[in-house]
Amino acid sequence: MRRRTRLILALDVTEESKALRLAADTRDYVDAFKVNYPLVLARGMELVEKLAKIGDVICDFKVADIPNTNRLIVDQVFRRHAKGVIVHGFVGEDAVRACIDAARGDVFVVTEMSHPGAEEFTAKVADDLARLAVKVGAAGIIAPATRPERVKALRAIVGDRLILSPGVGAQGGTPADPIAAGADYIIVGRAIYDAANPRAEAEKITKEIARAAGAPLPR
Ligand code: O7M
Repeated sequence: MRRRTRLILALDVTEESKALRLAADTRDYVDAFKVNYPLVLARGMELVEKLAKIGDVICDFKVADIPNTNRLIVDQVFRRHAKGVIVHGFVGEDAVRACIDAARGDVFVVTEMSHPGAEEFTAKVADDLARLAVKVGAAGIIAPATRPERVKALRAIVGDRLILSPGVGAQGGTPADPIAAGADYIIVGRAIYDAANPRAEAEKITKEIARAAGAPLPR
């Protein structure tokens, strides 16, 4: 996945025309498009192939099954030319390893989720999930922009693995705080795709990311 703007757009829409228009409008400002169930259940995996012609695609299927089923799911993802897949770690090392073995691109492991309910379960084992991601050789982890202090703590565990951080905008997180805490990428959905001008909103967020990173603005 390229690392230019450090912004990933969550395409949680259900109309193909809207998804393709958003992708084309924002492509200059995003490093990847994240596709989740709302879009593929509505429009099919063919759309992943279409989006992959516009930019890098990560399939956020939060894969969480037994090793054999995980392997079959991950294989389908990479047949459609996605560059990455997001999987759950709580299913255990064998199930995550099956994803790594089947992947022909990046695997990201969810640690602590960004919503309030994450405190009930995933937050309690987030450090272990991050350690598992490192142990199995995942490309990186998902960590919550809504709790930047947790991004910082998880960074200490995962070393130079990638951290992708959702929860910005609609969930209350800022682009700057997780970047300052050590995130590599920010994942943003509604704040961009519900904006009156998604391209302008994406540009604005990339500027906030660059400022927080102390990096020159992407051109
Ligand atoms: O910016 P939003 O809130 O509209 O969308 C956030 C996206 O990030 C949406 O696609 C969620 O499914 C995803 N996400 C979270 O919001 N919180 C998490 O803890 C994890 C994810 C995610 O991307 O997991 C891989």
